[in-house]
Amino acid sequence: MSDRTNVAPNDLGAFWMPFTANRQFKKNPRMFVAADGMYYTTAEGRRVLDGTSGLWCCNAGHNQPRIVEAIAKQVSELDYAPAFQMGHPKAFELANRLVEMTPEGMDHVFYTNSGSEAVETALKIAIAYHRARGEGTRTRLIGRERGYHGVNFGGISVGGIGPNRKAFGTLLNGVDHMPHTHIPENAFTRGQPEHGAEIADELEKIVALGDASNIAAVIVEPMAGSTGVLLPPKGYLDRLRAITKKHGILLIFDEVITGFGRLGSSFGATHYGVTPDMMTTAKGLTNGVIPMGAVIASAEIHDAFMDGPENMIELFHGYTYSGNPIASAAGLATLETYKEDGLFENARDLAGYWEDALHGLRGLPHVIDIRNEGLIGAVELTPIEGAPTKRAFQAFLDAYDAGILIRTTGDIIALSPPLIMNKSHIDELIGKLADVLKNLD
Ligand code: PXG
Repeated sequence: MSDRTNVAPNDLGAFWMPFTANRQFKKNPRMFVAADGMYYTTAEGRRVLDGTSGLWCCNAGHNQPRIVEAIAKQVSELDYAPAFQMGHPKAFELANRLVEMTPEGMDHVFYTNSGSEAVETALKIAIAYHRARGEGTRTRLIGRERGYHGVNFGGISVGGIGPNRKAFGTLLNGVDHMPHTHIPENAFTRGQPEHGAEIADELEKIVALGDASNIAAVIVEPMAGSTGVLLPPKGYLDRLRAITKKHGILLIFDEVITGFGRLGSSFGATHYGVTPDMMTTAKGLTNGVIPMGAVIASAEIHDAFMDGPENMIELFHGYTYSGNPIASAAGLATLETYKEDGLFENARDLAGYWEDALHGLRGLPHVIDIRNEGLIGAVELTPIEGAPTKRAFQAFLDAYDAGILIRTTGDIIALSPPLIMNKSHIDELIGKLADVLKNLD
């Protein structure tokens, strides 16, 4: 048997990296070895400004003392408690803190370990809810083109990103998709676009074809992040809410990105003033430090399950790590950090400066659209003919060399910096991005 404990650190073969061009990466790896505040440190000792909060998750920046301390304390106090038929205080406390932040009536928290699991959980709850109320024919699920709901089977089925679906067989049956809301009239809009509320009416057509009595739920991101920051047109989410309510269909907001201050409010639901029946969250829930996700459900949904004999398990669903003590401790410290440091307020206060800085990139080579809301932004580039994604990926590589971390999806550059940011960080991020864009082929 060979001794694999002394594998050289530059042996990169064994780790099959997620959503990464493995061979390309391993030829020229980009490694982070430390992080603090707004900056990463690379293996070569360079500082890189985090323009993406890791993967849209480190909303409170890196190395936050409250979170670091809470995790260290928890791991030595209670490292793990069984998630089924046993409890520990912090999971309950975190659930209480969470429901305080959500719109009125969103009262119950089901823990998962990721956004993908939160989505699967919400879809399962939706179907089981209708069945519990005697409407077992309501099983169809409706997503939206360009939607991203994680990578598990339910999530890719309701999701609307072709490459995430095409290699994976038949997916779930009984899924329809609404059209996306990204229309050319809205190019270079600052904040929420004016045009497109009526796109929500397409849901009526799907209902007419499939019949409301067969439909369990509609799932959308209030603002579609992963697909390149597609903002909801003014009035669109209200219309979706009205149509779903009219037909007894549950509305699920996938708030994995829009949760925890990204838009300048606690959630997309609060920001846009539209209350869904369930919300899925993850990422910023623990500042990305420890994996955790959660579904937040209305009292009505939860209560529909609380029937029958009390010794019966009400929902046959859950994970070994649901409400894990370390994750719960990290979650509590994260929410405290958001509150005590006024980070959602900071995001709100900086949003105007951020918007002006971003839209200052208009007119640079290849830029065909700029979008923003809260502390989120996107710069869309014209693709190279015959080589989509290549131009934006080159911008990503150049940006990394220039000392800023950006994220690209297709030919869109997405930005979602930590909410601890200040104006000088915005100047650095957007200034360096402008230089990258000026020199991009
Ligand atoms: N729903 C939404 C709306 C998401 O954005 C997930 C579910 C899945 O979460 P997990 O924790 O299973 O990854 C997400 C995740 C990117 C990017 O750069 C986006 C996500 C993840 C990684 C990268 O666009 N979103």
